[in-house]
Amino acid sequence: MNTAELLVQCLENEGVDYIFGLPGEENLHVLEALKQSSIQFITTRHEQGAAFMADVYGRLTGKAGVCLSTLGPGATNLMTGVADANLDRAPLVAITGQVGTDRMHIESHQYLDLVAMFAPVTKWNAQIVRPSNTTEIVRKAFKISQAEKPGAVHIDLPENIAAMVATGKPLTIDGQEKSYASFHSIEKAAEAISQAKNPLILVGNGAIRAHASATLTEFATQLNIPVANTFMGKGVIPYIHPLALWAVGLQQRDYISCGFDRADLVICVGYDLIEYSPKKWNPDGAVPIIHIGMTPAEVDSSYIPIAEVVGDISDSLSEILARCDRTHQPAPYALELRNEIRADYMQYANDDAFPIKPQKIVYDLRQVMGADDIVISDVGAHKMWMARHYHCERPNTCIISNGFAAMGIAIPGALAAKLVHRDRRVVAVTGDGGFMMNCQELETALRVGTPFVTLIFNDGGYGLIEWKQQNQFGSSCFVKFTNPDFVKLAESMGLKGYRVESCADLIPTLREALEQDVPAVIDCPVDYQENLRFSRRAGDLNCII
Ligand SMILES: Cc1ncc(C[n+]2csc(CCOP(=O)(O)OP(=O)(O)O)c2C)c(N)n1
Ligand SMILES: [Mg+2]
Repeated sequence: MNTAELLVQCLENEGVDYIFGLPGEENLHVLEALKQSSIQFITTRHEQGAAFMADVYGRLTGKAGVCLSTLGPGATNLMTGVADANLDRAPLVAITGQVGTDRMHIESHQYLDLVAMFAPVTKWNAQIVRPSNTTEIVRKAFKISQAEKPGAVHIDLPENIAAMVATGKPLTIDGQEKSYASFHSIEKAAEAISQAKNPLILVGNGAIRAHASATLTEFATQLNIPVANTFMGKGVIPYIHPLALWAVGLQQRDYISCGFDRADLVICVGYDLIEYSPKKWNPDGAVPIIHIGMTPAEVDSSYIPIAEVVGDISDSLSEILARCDRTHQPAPYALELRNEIRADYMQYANDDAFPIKPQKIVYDLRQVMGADDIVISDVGAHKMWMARHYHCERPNTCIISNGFAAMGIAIPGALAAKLVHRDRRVVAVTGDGGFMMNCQELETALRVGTPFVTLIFNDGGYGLIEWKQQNQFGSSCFVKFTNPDFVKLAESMGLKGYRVESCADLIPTLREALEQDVPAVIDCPVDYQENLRFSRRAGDLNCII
């Protein structure tokens, strides 16, 4: 056995079922070892695609997704997706090939110090410098990657070490015990909640990772406290729940901001400051906060909790609930706020303008998708509309990157989602800019047999940046481009291509595209005049309630 073979045994031991990657001369031994393995290697068209696939795989399963590249240029290509996983708190293990240890000290073809390079975008990383270290390095990588807060780790394997004789067996995977919050913190939280008049719950992705959805819904229902969730917390409480105030997280004020203005206590559950700065909802730090999470609160002058309840989230919520003495009805303002938010959403239901308003595209998409189907948004103006208008019944049915927020995640992410959930329908929602960053992975999707639909919001430009420029400077520059014929592009790759020609086309086109057994691409013209219109309305927002 050589080191590469031992590495693959260790990966099998960790329960890895896919490795996403691209070959190179320096990872040949690993590829050879994978030929005999139960692990399926998925050859991608760009290392970034491989890393995004591993990223979304990790996010959906809680098990580290694994990606592989060669050294130098392969590794630099891999980095964006690795960084995305790290800041989106998705478990991921990146493995890179490397030159032999015999030529690292001299100027050497394609050599970069990859351990140094990946250090800032990972929780931990190491180079395998002795065959016998492999078992510990792999176990440590998975343990760190999957522990709260999950993230990326990196293993660098020099080619001469990969070929060396290795002995050893994969290490036993120790079950990690849950940790529970102190009674003192639970009692403090319960007391504050019992006394609050207008409390508000703010939930983030940590609650989804902790599978705390049902307990949270019970907690809110019993205590009659309204719930807002971050973009990455979608579906943690069903959107039809009468206390659900839907998503918060735009960089500007929105209806939900009025809820935060009125709150005399914000109960943060699995909330991650990386997504939505507390400065946006608690600028002067005056609102009392309770922090309920798996890890202690980050320090921020707008986020100094009066109680930190750190431990298993479901357990903390149940223990607090049991100690709360609270009979309040939900504050009337919260119910009125819900009505306003809902009315804003519903006003686009019958809008038939063309190009289609973004709110209407999202509304129609929601009509077509089932409760368990999955959408993955790319990054841009379309993401803001998806975040604001695509509402979920279940966790992990709308995947949004909002920690690193890298364009190009949607198509590779959709491939991974389809691999994880073969029985569900999957749609990648993307801008025309993001589409062109990773559309090559549609060939990968066709080849590996993961049919999903890519819905392109076509505005001929980097819409979100144009929106920001207009807001900030009153004009825009350097954001327009021309697009290929997306239908022909899709067809040339052996995919199905559709163009939406009227508003009424969208739903039937989506339905037909979702029936295909090959990946399908829908080119949908969007009217982004709505972006500025929304900013103006939000700017004039008066919290009358
Ligand atoms: C990899 C990467 N590059 C640049 C950005 C900055 N950025 C955020 S949104 C955006 C424009 C996105 O354009 P498009 O994909 O067409 O979506 P639209 O905003 O038009 O809906 C840019 C350039 C980013 N987030 N990620
Ligand atoms: Mg665009």
